[in-house]
Amino acid sequence: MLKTKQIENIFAALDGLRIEIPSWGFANTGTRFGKFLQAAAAVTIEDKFSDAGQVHALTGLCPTLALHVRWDLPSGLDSAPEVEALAARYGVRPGSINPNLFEDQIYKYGSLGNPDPDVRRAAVRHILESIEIGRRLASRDLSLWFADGSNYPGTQNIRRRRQWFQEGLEQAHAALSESQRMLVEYKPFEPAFYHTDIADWGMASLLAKAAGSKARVLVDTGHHYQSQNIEQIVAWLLDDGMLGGFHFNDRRYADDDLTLGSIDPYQVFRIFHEIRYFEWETGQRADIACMIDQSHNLKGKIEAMIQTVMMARELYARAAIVDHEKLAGSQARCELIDAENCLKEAFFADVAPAIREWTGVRGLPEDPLQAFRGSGYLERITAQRRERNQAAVSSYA
Ligand code: PSV
Ligand code: MN
Repeated sequence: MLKTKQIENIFAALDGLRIEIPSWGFANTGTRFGKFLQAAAAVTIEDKFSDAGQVHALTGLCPTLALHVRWDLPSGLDSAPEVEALAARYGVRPGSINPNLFEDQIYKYGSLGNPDPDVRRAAVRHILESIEIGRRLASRDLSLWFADGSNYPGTQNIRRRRQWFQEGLEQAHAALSESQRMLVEYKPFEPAFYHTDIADWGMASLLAKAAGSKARVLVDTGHHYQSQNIEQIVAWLLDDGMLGGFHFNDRRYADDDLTLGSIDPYQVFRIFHEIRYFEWETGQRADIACMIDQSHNLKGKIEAMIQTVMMARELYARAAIVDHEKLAGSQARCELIDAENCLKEAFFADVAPAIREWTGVRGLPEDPLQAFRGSGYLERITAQRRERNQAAVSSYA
């Protein structure tokens, strides 16, 4: 049984929790070996807002939708009025704006790191347009991920490419308004297999610092080598004032984009714990955008998103009941077992009754997944979208 104080902590934590969902999580995606299509998959930007609206209505935790410019705003700034109208209609605001600097043929050898100055200029132009879109949609975060790198030793000048990155990011940063931020994401490999220009959190942090005061690092939990201690990276970035946000997902081997907590829920808990411990110690709220970056090929897309949000909610609630006072004392006295048990007791506590109580008070369904299954929404969109999606596939083939 949880103590009253712990239940209060869970309520306060869940009231403050916001999880951004990705528009691409509702679309048909796959692996490089192919796609398994779903009749209910979202195709249009309206489908995506509609699906996101369901997730938010049932969980109360997802008021924003991350948008990928090329996939969601194909007409750039001209797509903004439609997005605004859909946001109002489905009760979900546009979230982070993600420029696409990896799909166009011009990016074969990179974007900001490309040896061709014309390509670098085109990449900067696309980022500047994305900043403009963000401003127009009142979205705070420009979220940058670069596929840039090389596949074979000796084929690129690694230092020159770093300098080009610095120049491009500085130009982009100069265009941000006061209320905008720039998040720099890192990834060790894929699609590049020899070197990636922004391969780890240190490189991302150096580039972000060089770009300017509104730039921060984005940690995608799938973008690390096996067994890397991600919560330590989180703790360091927090301490350095450089943690801007997350792309949450789980992984077993590489950037697998598996459901959050499906492989290692304790790791997600430890990440949440570091954030809350920082907040307790400093008395300041960590200004972090928590986003999901998952796109399911096999699971039902909306159900998988709800499952993910429920997992985040549960692990965040567990992290909210760590006894910080006791932990700090045990750490200072090097009482190893007692310190470790502070985490373990919270991780293994039964938080379900407190979460149920929270949903009741906030007027949300006790079990969002069951509520979704009972809503008829999936059946409705499957019937509506099936024919259209099939026609799109056959005209493509
Ligand atoms: C790249 O693997 C990544 O994590 C980036 O965040 C992209 O924007 C996203 O996945 C979708 O491709
Ligand atoms: Mn990501």
